[in-house]
Amino acid sequence: MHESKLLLNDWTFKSCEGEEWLPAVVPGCVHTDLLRNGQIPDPFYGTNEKLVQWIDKKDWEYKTLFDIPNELLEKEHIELVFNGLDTYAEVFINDNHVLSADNMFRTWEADIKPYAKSEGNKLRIVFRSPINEDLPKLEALGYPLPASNDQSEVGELGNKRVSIFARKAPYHYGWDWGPRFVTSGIWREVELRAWTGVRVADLYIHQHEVTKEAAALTAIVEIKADQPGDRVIRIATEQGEWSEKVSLVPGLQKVEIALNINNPKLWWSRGLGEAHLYTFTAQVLDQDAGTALAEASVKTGLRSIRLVRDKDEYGRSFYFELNGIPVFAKGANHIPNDSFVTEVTRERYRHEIESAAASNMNMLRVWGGGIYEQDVFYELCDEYGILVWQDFMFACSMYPGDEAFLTSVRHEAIDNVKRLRNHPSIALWCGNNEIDSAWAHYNEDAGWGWKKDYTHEQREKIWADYEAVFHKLLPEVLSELVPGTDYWPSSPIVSVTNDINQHASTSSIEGDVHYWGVWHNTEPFENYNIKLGRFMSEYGFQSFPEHKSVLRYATESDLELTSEVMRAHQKNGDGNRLIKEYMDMYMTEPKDFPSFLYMSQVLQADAMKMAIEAHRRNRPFVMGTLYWQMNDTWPVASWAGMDYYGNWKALQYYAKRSFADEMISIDGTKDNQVDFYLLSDLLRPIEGELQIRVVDFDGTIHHTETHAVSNPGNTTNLVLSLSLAELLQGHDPERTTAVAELLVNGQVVDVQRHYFAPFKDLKLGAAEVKITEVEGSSGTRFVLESNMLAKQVWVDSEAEGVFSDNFFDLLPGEVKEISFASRTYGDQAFAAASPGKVVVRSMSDFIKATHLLNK
Ligand code: BMA
Repeated sequence: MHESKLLLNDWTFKSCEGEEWLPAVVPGCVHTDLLRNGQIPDPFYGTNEKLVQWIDKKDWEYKTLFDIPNELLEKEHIELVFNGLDTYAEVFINDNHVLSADNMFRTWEADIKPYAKSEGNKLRIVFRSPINEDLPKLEALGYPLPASNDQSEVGELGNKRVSIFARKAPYHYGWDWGPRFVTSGIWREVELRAWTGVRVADLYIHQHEVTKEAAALTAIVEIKADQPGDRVIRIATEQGEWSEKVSLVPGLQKVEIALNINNPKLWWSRGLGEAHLYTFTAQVLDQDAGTALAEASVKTGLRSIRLVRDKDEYGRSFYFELNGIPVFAKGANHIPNDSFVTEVTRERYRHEIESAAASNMNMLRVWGGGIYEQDVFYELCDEYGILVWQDFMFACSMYPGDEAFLTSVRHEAIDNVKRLRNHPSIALWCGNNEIDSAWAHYNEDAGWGWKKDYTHEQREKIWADYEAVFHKLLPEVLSELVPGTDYWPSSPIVSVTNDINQHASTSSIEGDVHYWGVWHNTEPFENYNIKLGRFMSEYGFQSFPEHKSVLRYATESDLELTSEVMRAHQKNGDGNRLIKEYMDMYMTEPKDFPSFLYMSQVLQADAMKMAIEAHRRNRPFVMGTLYWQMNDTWPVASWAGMDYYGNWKALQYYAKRSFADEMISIDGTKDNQVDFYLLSDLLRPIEGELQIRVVDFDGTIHHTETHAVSNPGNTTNLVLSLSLAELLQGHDPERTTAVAELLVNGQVVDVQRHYFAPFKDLKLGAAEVKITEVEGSSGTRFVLESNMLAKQVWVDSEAEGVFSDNFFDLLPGEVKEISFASRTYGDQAFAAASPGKVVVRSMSDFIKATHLLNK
């Protein structure tokens, strides 16, 4: 083979003003390098965020010295490849300037052949302060552009929001869950690539039509040659091999080879089938000798996927169809896993994606305020069958539209679409997050009030700049590089036309919806049942991380809602007060701060359960539910279901139950009536029994009834309605519960509970929950029993890991078995291992004794 690569390591760095070079880790960034060298305190601890704001106002320099082995040095072409430079950078090799970079999301290459020598090559990269670089652009524009989440005040810049000028991760400038760390650095690998003659620059397996009978594909091979030559291009995969003779010319050329595969093994999302992946290899062969001169390979899955937006009885549908099957999308919005993305190991990504799969999700949305994720993220989504809704990286801001900006965005889109287009998990490309609905160009009174700050001319200009990117440039790049792939200009919108209907309302008969009435507008949780759209791409409710996690960024004396540290780790203004307000509305008063933390998680989980199940019950009007948000970038009170350290909050366990592929959902919102639904996302019918037990909190069974129920599969149906009177038969609604079990062939498929009174009115006693280790399970299986109703039983383990179930209710007479899998750091996220010490508590341990009635 005529191509070789060398990874460049051994870096040092310093501030441009400074003298001392310190060791650096690449990929990495200035913040993590300063931290490793003991130059700054842990930015995530306490209120340290504000102590490190000076970093983004300085220029930084990185350098490495390297030798080039002879076999590389002899090659015709020696190129430096930067997979990610953050952001404004000048690159010098042996003191020759070879590259200027200005977009974090692009791949940069420089030809260094003329300067390369065998020993002591000096590579130096100077990063200019992104703040100082962009302040003059704001000045030149003459008016500020909206950038709702840019925390310029934290950055000591007053109201000067410059994030919109930099093609750099928006969340670096702060968000309503994230701190402000505007980093600089080499955030992806740097490699030296040397080649002679020919190389495969890109391989794309374009899927025209895929059915279970046949896959019609085209391999699009980009070849770079430096001399003409007759060659054979060979494509190979597990189900075939194809060859074509070509005459290469010097320069970059595209060779297209049609591939047909009979009876392909399809790629399915989790729950619908196996996520089969094929490896395709492209080789450039010498026509005479048949030796391989260059090669590349990619992994992909064969599937057809489309967003179906057809007129229907309600309005216009919004759902994904995978291999001809309508998919109800279940999942969450993903944000970067760290303020410093290079800290996210493969294991941390695996933990997130395996948690998504274990929680019965089938879709994640890579939200537009973060990064186009690392390859490993998509590889794992491909492997676990998690569909991806992929935003381009624009969120909650208006952007400039000058030529330089547009050119940069075009390159960024090309680089990322090409990098990601083979991933079968990517179902949709979306232009941006919430910009269209925030600006609301065609509706004077709609939006977030941004328009009122501008003159008519400015408004027209700002909107024209918006259209240039989201209605023209991005769809153009997509139709050129991934023809046939669906594009949605902004989330949420109603439709893709340029008319007044473009802006989503909270209850829509077409398009997708971000419903934030609960939380941002303090509407009651019950509204989740009525504020419905065709695809709920965002909605959410906050909670705190667990006690142990909070103690990693705060001391005992900070454990108070309004302490400086608690406020610093709450980025949504009044968020802490809002949690408290909803808690007062729905829960019983917690007895102390650690109890408040637990209670906040239960509150959040209850809210999300209501939302998720309301969405699923309303299938097919609603065909997707993605809560805000899957994960965190640092330890903070936020909408996440998993905290920064990867611990599952109560929500993650609730989500696992409410996203179950086959389940019962109980709707008690109608007066005097309880409705039982079957929800199925599997391609098989359910024929079973619904057993209902009406039970006193002390375990006394008042009555039981059994009903035959069925569901044809991959749908929702109402299987039973009972009147309250029939169910309660005069018993006290405040100490009675209905337990519904779905049995198929005698096996319990699902258990759900219904309470007849609001949580606050329930007559709870001080439950004693007993936990016993299953003999011979080496501490990985436990049985739990209680002497009276125990609500939201929480088993807490010393070791990091996940229980099969947690935060569940337990009645006397019930024997609940759970297992524990500890978090591992290999090629699976969870594995059987002992949890160390376990502590079991339930709601009655966290509320004031005066609220407990021991009846
Ligand atoms: C939506 C998201 C984010 C934000 C979240 C919570 O607007 O798109 O911008 O973090 O809600 O406010």
